[in-house]
Amino acid sequence: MPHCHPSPPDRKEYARRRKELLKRVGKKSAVLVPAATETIRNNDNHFPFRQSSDFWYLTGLNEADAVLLLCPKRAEGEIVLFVQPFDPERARWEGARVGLEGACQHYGADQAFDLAEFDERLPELIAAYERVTLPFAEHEWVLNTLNALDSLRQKARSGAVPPQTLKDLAEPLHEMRLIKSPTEIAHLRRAAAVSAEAHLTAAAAVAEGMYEYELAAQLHRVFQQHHGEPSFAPIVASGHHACTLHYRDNSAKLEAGQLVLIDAGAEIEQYAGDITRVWPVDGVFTPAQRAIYELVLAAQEAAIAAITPGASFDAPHQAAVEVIARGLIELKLIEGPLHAALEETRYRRFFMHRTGHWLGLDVHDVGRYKQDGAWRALEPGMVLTVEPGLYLDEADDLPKAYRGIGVRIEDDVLVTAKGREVLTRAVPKTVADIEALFARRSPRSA
Ligand SMILES: [Mn+2]
Repeated sequence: MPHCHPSPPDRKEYARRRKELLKRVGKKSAVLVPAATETIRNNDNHFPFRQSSDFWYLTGLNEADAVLLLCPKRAEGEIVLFVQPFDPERARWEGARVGLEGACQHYGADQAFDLAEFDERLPELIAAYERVTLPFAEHEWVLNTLNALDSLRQKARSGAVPPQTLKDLAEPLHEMRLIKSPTEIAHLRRAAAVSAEAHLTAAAAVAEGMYEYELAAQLHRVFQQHHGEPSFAPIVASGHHACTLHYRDNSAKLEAGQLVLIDAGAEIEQYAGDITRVWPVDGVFTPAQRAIYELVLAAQEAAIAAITPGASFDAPHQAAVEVIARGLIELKLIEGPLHAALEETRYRRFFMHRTGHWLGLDVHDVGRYKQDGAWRALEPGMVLTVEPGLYLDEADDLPKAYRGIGVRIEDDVLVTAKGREVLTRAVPKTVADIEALFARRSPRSA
């Protein structure tokens, strides 16, 4: 991606986040946040670059091989960026890097250094602190930091006491990322809108005889038209493939009478959308498909209704589970009574995953789900998905009409002060609306 420096309001937002992080870690800790590196795909060819979400959240800099170091109360400046210097030869082939000057001019650094000097400069930069806060998941950077501590210990005779504690950055930073700012909510709205458009475009293309990857191509086209990427590899699963939860083969042919499940989302400005819809290949549901579909939809609506500030993160799941268990008993797919079906989790044969996850810069976003052993309470600014499903295997003990039906319905939901807002409501999901959508499509020429 060519450089598109953050606008002044965005720069203020990144500065506000760095300040908030420093407030949370305290002035006795330095903070180290590495950027992502390029990953080889084959030979000298790389996978498309995706910035580390943590680094992006604090800088807005979309460049590989850089490090943000926050040094509270440091005389020469608190915000230090290590980047690769501008190199005219490299600029010719790969495009310009922001360079040391650009890091200060556009990305809020008080001081910028060449990344090649990192090992040499790190000890003096962290020497004055009691702690270093850094992502424990980045083993190489933990090692680099331990090396810097070693070199400080070698100077112990001069009286210096090196930092004694390493703390995981995930704790303070991911709690910040869990509550979305108005700017982030605007990005998530766009990701939701582009994801919705992609699903509607794919729905318009669904036809007997086409391949799952052709529907995936429709999704990718819409994502790219909006300067987006897929937020994860799209799942396009026709017929019984929908019962494979992370099906990614996308190579089967759509047949009349089947359902096709599409789980896909756009990533816009690094923020993820995540929608699942199920379409009948020939535009109408069979009675068995309809029964399963409407049960999942009722569960999803009950789960969405359970989202409100102060409610437990688990409340939507419990609401979904109860609707699903009751419905499966009515359909004689599991045995009642309800309390026993719930207690013994008999529904889990057909509904084996949880009802949702946090959504943000990562499609399965960061932030704890439990606090002190209990599911945490929902708060305004949290964004989560709601995605119950039912997956009926092809076992002999099931009535034939139900075998191989897989249904999941997923929306992205913002917790608001008064309750909730479904960001992805533009994609129809009632049976009546879906059948009307398919009936309106112009007849395809054979
Ligand atoms: Mn999801």
